[in-house]
Amino acid sequence: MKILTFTGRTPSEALKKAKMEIGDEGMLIETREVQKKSLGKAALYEIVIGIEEDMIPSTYKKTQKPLNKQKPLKQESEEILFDISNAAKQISKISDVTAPQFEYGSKRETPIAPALEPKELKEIKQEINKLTDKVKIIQNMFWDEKSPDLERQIPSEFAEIYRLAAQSGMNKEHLDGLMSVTLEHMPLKMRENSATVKRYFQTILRKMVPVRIETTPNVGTKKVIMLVGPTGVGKTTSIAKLAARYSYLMQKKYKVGLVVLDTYRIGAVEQLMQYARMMKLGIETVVDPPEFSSALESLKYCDYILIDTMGSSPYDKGKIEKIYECLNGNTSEYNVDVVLVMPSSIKYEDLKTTYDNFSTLGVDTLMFTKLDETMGFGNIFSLAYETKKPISYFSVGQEVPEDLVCASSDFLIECLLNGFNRSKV
Ligand SMILES: Nc1nc2c(ncn2[C@@H]2O[C@H](COP(=O)(O)OP(=O)(O)OP(=O)(O)O)[C@@H](O)[C@H]2O)c(=O)[nH]1
Ligand SMILES: [Mg+2]
Repeated sequence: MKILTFTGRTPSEALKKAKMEIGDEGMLIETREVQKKSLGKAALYEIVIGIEEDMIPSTYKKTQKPLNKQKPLKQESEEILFDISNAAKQISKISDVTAPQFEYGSKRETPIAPALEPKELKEIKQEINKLTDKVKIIQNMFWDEKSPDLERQIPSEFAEIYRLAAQSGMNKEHLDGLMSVTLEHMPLKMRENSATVKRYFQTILRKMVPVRIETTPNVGTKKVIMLVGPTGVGKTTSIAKLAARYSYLMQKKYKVGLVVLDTYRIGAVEQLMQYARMMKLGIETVVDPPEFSSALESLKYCDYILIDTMGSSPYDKGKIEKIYECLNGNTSEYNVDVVLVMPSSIKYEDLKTTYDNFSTLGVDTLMFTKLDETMGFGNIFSLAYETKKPISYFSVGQEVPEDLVCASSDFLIECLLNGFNRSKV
């Protein structure tokens, strides 16, 4: 890359000069004030443009530095990297500007308003928007080079998406597999910039997340849903959210009944009792596994039966065994859908261990809670992808009933690539 400088009395004048001389292909790296405006002296600005050598028009003639004055490549790269981060700062500063003024150093300078018309400012913003993508690509190229464990060279346009996915907590094998599929199948035309690469990758990811679309019971049938999982992950809170959803928030108002297996702790029963009282729902408690079937029978007037269970450490085989006895001894005519509830805040390996320990219960779907407390969502993706178990719900906060989201691959992949955003719930 060649670094060229252009000067002018305003940044836009310098930019215009650059455009006249080298066209649109350059990348704005930095704008600096080289001479302050003072009495009888106009201000002078210098802009620094990076451009691929073969994109420099032949009409542009500028004396090359003699070879001995040229910087070594490494030093130049470091400087470019430094310049890029400066450029990034500039970009955010400039794009925040609403009045025509810039901020230099810590104190605000006298506005340079007369020099910068709103139309010119708009032009500069447009230029910056076009160039931001190029900056991203170059930043990621540097990231890419520094990454020690990259097994193969990821093209620069893919580096941003690779970094995002790697930082999301996705299992490395899954990520590398996905990258090879993307690289292999992606139409050449789409490789042009990181935005199209991201869109394509997003589409592939979406297709790979198994999701169970919510269905409601047909006339004469009922849904029996049991939430199982480690302690404190939000099972009882989620039962309350689901109960409110089915009995009040859907088009049809369903009859909902609750069963609580968590009789070890008085508090646990009381917690669900309170919700049952508030929503006027029938509730049954089960102390010993043989009582399980009769508890279901006594709620046969309900469309939905929601079963809360005692939280068990994935290593506490005793508690899991007790839940197993209930399911295994179920003589009622109802099928129980087992939903494994797990927090999104733990790493993939821990999710997998939890899944393996609860899998003896015959897990039907997965529910992830506390999405509001995590930054990465690749662990969720990887667990669903690895186990092929569909996700049914997400819990995105403590509020009952609103902080519950029916699972969709769009939602998960949006979180994975762009972070959780409550406004998109
Ligand atoms: N931030 C956040 N907190 C949550 C979420 N879901 C539940 N909680 C909180 O997590 C704590 C535990 O929730 P519970 O519903 O009691 O968890 P549990 O799985 O029933 O716990 P045990 O019955 O002890 O195993 C409570 O303070 C909830 O408010 C969520 O999606 N986000
Ligand atoms: Mg509980």
